[in-house]
Parts: sequence; C-alpha cells; structure tokens
Amino acid sequence: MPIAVTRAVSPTLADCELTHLPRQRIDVARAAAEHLAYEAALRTLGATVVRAPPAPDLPDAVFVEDTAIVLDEIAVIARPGAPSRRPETEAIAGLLQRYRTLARIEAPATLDGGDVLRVGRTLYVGVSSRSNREAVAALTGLLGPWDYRVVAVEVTGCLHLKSAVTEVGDGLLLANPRWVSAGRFAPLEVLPVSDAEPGAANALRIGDAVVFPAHHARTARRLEEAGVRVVPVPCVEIAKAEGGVTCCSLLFETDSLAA
Ligand code: CIR
Repeated sequence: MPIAVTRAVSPTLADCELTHLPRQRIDVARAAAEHLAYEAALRTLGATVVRAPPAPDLPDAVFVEDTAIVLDEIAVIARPGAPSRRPETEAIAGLLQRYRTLARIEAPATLDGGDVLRVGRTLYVGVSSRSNREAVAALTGLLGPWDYRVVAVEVTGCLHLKSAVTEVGDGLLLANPRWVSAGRFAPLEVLPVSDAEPGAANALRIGDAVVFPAHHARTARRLEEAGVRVVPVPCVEIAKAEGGVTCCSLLFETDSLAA
C-alpha cells in the first residue's frame, strides 16, 4: 500500500526560502488549489495520502520531501540546510515513527531530502548549497547495516539534486545535463529535458507513471515519446517557491494501517 505524506500549503508560503529564483508574487490560494490537485493525482495513482499536521508559521512546510528519507528499512530524519526549515522535521518524525524506525542526520551534517535520489539500492546524494559531504558520510554510516550504495553527486546551478535529475522509468532518468553530470549515473539511460525548460527534470514516479508539471509541455512530450505515462498537474505557484512535484510528498510502501 503506497503512502504519500503531504502537508498543507502554509499561508506564509510567500516568505519561503529562495536560492536560484527571484522573488515573485505567489498566489497562496492558487498554490493551495494546485496542492489539492496534486494530492488528487497521487490518489488516482493508488497512493493513500496522509497529511502531516499543518504548520502555518513555517513557509516551506509544504515541501515535506526535504524533511526525511524514507527507505524500506528505516526513515532518516533530515537536517535541512536552511535553518528556517529545521523546525519542520519534528512533526514529520512524529508521523513517520508510526511506519519506520527513525535515525537522524546530526550537525555538522546538513541534508535536504530533495538531494537524495534513490534508484534501486543506490542513493545518489547531491552535494549542494543545502546538503554537505558530512551528510553523505552520515548517510553511509546510518545505512551500513543494509546493502545501499551511497554516491555523492556535485550539483551546480539549481537547488537540489532532484531539481536536476529524477527517475522516470526502469533504468531511465530525466535530467538537465547543465546542472548535473549525466555520466555520474552510468549505465542508466538519461533523457535530457527540453532546452526551453531547464526546470523540467523534476518528475515524481509512481509505478509506470510520472506526476509532472503541466507547464513543461515540451519535456512531457519527450517523456511520452520514451514510453512514460505522464500525469500532468498544475504547479505554477509552487514553482515560484522553487518547489516541484517530488518536493510535496514523501512516498513509501507500508503494510501497516498505522495511519
Ligand atoms: C526551499 O528553498 O527550501 C523551498 N522554497 C523549496 C524547496 C523545494 N524542495 C525540493 O525541491 N525538494
């Protein structure tokens, strides 16, 4: 049973962290509507949506992906690189402990979940403005009891590793090769985003489909030509907050009805 943990758009979203984008006016009501459409898309793909308690005073709370890495064996509570985001993790830890044993990333390590791309038993970890090499070492240590391969990947020009590359099918990645070196992922195949859509590499895979921003139509066409089923969602206001489709959920399998 796939679970998708989400968290409501905060009324303070306009005060979000921004790193690579200029601040634009964000229509928070519209962002909330986009988020509802996103949750509906997750449900149509078979996920049970479990909402974490809202955090109206935390502008970036909707981006739950950054607060944890949930694997089959364990959930690792992140230590977000932006200090303003660290208070987001406690409520998520409280929720995830119903499903998994917890471990934590501790200082001086900083890690945003958006920097962790799992492909099979490999975790690619972005070294970015949010996540550091200490986090790569910490994750390697925490996951020692299980057979994961942890691979550091340099990220430049965008916020997170998953802004630059995501998995869209078996053995198939979608990437912006300007932000990450495609060779790092060999022998996986890499489908490049359209040059006109540098921010289009962030897709959320569920089974044989990807949830994907409707405003990246050129890259959507490339995905469909590659045989990937695309489920478009509106994501314009969320994108102004430097968020995308992976950021708004924590997806994992459970056989427990703990929710
Ligand atoms: C931030 O800068 O932290 C938020 N405004 C956006 C976080 C997006 N998260 C993600 O890509 N995983």
